[in-house]
Amino acid sequence: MLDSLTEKLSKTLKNLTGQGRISEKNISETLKEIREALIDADVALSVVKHLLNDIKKRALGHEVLRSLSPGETLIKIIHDELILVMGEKNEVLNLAAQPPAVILMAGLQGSGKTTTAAKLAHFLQETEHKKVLLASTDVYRPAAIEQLQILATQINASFHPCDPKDSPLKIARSALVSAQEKGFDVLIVDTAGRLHIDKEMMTEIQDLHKALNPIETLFVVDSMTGQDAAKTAQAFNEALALTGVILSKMDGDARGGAALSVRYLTGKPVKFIGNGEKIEALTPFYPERLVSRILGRGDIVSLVESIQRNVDQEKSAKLAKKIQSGRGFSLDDFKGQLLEMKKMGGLAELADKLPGMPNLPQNIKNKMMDDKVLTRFEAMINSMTKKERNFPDLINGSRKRRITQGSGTSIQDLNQLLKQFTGMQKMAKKLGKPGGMSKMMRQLGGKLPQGLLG
Ligand SMILES: Nc1nc2c(ncn2[C@@H]2O[C@H](COP(=O)(O)OP(=O)(O)OP(=O)(O)O)[C@@H](O)[C@H]2O)c(=O)[nH]1
Ligand SMILES: [Mg+2]
Repeated sequence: MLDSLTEKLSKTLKNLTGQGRISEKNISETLKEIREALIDADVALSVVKHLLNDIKKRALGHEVLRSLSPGETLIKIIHDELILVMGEKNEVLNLAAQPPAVILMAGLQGSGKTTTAAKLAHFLQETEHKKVLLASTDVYRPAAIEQLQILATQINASFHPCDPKDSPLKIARSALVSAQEKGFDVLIVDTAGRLHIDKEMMTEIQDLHKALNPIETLFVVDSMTGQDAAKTAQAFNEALALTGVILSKMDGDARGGAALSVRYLTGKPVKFIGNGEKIEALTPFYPERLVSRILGRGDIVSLVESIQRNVDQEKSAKLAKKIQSGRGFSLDDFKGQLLEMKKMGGLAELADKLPGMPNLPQNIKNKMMDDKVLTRFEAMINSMTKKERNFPDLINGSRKRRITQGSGTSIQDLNQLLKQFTGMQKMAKKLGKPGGMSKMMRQLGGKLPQGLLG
C-alpha cells in the first residue's frame, strides 16, 4: 500500500539533502516532483494545490535551523503538512449518548459497510467492553441480512432479527426499541449500498437518520477508489450529516489519495481504516502513522525523527553552552535564557528534556510551570541599567526600589531573581569544569540545584 508514493517522495527528498539552502529556485523542482507524486497517488487536485501552497509558504519563510540541511527542513515541513491535511490526531468514536449510542453506516454498494459494521462491533466489544447490538436494514440485496447475522455470530455480538419484507424504517425503529429495552450500549445499523444521486434511496437513509438520531453517521468508502472516495464522501455529506469516514480496503493497492483527501474535502475526520477481510482488521486512524508510512519506514522517517530531536538538542545545546561558559554570565544572559525557556514551553518542559533529569514531583513542576515568574523576571531585568545587569552586586537598597517600582514588582520578587541568578552563576561555574555536567547530574539525584527554583 502507498508504495509508489513512498518511493517517489523518498527519491525526491533524498536529492534535496545535498543543497545549501532553501530558495525559490531549488525548491521549485522538488515541489513539482512532490506534486507529481501526490497526483499519481490520486490525491484530489484541490488538496494537492493546498498542500503545495502551504509547503512552499512554510519552506520559503522558514528559518532553516542551523543543524538541519534544507532538505531535512523540507522533509519536516512536508511531514507536518501531510499530517495537518489529514486532521492531525486520531478522532475517536463519539459514544456519549443516552444508551444506546446509535451508529449508522452509509456508503456505496460493496464499499464494505456490512463487514465494517461487524468489525466495529468487535472493536467496541474488545477494546471498550461495550454491549453491542447489530441490525441490518438492507432488504434489497438477497442474503444481505444473513451476511450480517453470520458475522454477528462469529464475534458473539447480538443480532436484531428482522423480516426482509418489512421496510428499512420499520426494522430500524424496532431495533432501536429492542436496544433500549435490552440495555445495549451501542446499536450499529447497517444499510443497503446506495448512490448519492439515487434520490429515493437518499431519502430513505435520511428518514433512517431521523428515526434513529445516531450519534455517529459513518461513511464507509473503498480507499482503492482514491480521490473518488473523497468525492463521494463529500456528496453524501451534503445529503446526510456524516460524523466520520471509514476507509476500507487500505490493505489493497490503495495509493493514498483517499486518505489524504477525505478530511480536506469533507471536513470530516477519517476515524478508522479497514485493512483486511478479517474481523480484526479495523484500526483507529492515526494521521501521523500514515504519514510515517508514506514517507517510508526506513531512513526518511528516522531522519525526520532525528530532526525533531536535533531541534530540541540544538536549543538545549545553546543553553548548555551559555551556562557552561560561566565567565561573564550576566543578567542579560539570564534574561536570554528565560526567553528561550519561555519559547520552549516553559521550565517544566525544559526540565523534562534535560538528559538524566528524573521525573520531578508535580509540586515542583507546577512551580516551574508558573511562567508568570519568567515574565516578572524579564520585567525586572528590563528595568535595570546595563551596569547593573553586568554587575548585579551593585544592586543595593535604593537601586532595588527603583527597579521594582519601574517593573511593577516587589522587593521580594527581585530578591528571588537575584538568588536564582546567583544559583545559576554558581551552577554555570561548576558545569564549566571538565566533567562538571555529569558530576552535577549525579549529585542532583533528582533534586534541582538550590537557587534555580528560589
Ligand atoms: N481486503 C479487504 N476487503 C474488505 C475490507 N472491507 C471489506 N472488504 C471486502 O469487500 C467486500 C464487500 O464488503 P461488504 O461488507 O459486503 O460491503 P457492503 O458495503 O456491505 O456491500 P453492499 O451491502 O452490497 O452494499 C467483501 O468481500 C469484504 O470481505 C477490507 O478492509 N479489506
Ligand atoms: Mg452490506
